[in-house]
Amino acid sequence: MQVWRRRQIAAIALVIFGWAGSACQETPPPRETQGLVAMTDGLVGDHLWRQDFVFADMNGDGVRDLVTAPPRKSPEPWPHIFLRRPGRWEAVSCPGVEHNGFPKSEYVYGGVAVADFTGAGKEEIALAMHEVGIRILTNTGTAPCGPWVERTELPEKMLKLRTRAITAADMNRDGRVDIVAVSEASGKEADDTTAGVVIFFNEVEAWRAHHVTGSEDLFGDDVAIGEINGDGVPDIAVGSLIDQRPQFAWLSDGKGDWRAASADGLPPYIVAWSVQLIDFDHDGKDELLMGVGGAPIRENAGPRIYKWDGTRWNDLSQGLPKISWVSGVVASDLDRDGKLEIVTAEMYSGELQIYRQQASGEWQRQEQIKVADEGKWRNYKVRALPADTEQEPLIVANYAGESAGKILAWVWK
Ligand SMILES: [Ca+2]
Ligand SMILES: [Ca+2]
Ligand SMILES: [Ca+2]
Ligand SMILES: [Ca+2]
Repeated sequence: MQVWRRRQIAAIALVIFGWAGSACQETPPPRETQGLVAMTDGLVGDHLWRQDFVFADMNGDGVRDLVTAPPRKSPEPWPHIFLRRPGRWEAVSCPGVEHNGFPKSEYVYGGVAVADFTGAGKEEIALAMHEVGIRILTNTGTAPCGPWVERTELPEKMLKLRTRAITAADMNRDGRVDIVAVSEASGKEADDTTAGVVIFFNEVEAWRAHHVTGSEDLFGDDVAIGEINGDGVPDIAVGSLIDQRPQFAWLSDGKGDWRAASADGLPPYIVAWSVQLIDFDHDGKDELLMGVGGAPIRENAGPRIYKWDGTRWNDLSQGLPKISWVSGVVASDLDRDGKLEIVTAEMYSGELQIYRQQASGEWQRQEQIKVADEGKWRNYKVRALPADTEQEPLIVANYAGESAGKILAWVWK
């Protein structure tokens, strides 16, 4: 909700700025080139940057920073915080402080969400650790070095949910930020089942687990919140990794639960490695953007946009390529013209692509960035932080190979 409001404010500010600009000068000087420029200074650590990361203001300066899940198999098994400074990052480093201010536990890779769950004005870090469960870390200090402590009163269902995809949002609009999780694939035990989509309502007395009806056995590696059906209650997008279950959207049913939207209009046999809900056509309802995977022979994968019309999905992906292994996908208004661009990272190609929508509605590739040699690292996610009045639009992508990886960032200039 807050992000949408910020976006609106930014859009209004842009309109005002645009008017003022055109009044002052008849021909604004054309910018020579526009594109993504690397901003990696300070993003230290050749870790296996799996699975996810998130943006949140961790030092109270009003600028959102980068918070990662603990890297995989790392000698630094805790969340990493990179403060955003003009043109660079400042890795939070706490000399002489054990575990960089985090508890002694060994935290493993997975999902991450940051929110002020207590409403006390301090950001907490929630981790969804692969094959472990959810933990919430509270900052007992006044700076990013903490010391951070682990919450002890979380329910067993939360501590033990096998998930590596979580997000924070107020799902019942009571002013308290909740957690939405989607199960990860089941383990080696063949008869393992997964919980599916689970909402942990952050109630004053305790966290209460709500299993979304009909989502049992669903699993995936990404989950996102937005507004699809226009009823004002947040809807859920799930990056389902079961090609027999194209239940990517779970819509609020007006009775405190969510139901899978029909798969009508979606191609068969697809999975989604990443999902985002974002309003491409400015009608107040979000479209479903997915990083779709599928067998090459079916030619149904790649970055894909679908618009829900209340009954079925309409494909808005015209011009976007059909490639099998796209992982991270995100839409953001990079050039601030009011229209969204799409940034994608193919899973193994080591490249980042930027697509822009033409007046005809057709998507066209505008830019290609080489990140790594093909097959060196796998991409997991690409996420965007929209421009605000002071900050340029930001893109961040995380990568991990067998023994090394990188987290990389670009700003639009
Ligand atoms: Ca900050
Ligand atoms: Ca709530
Ligand atoms: Ca809704
Ligand atoms: Ca829309």
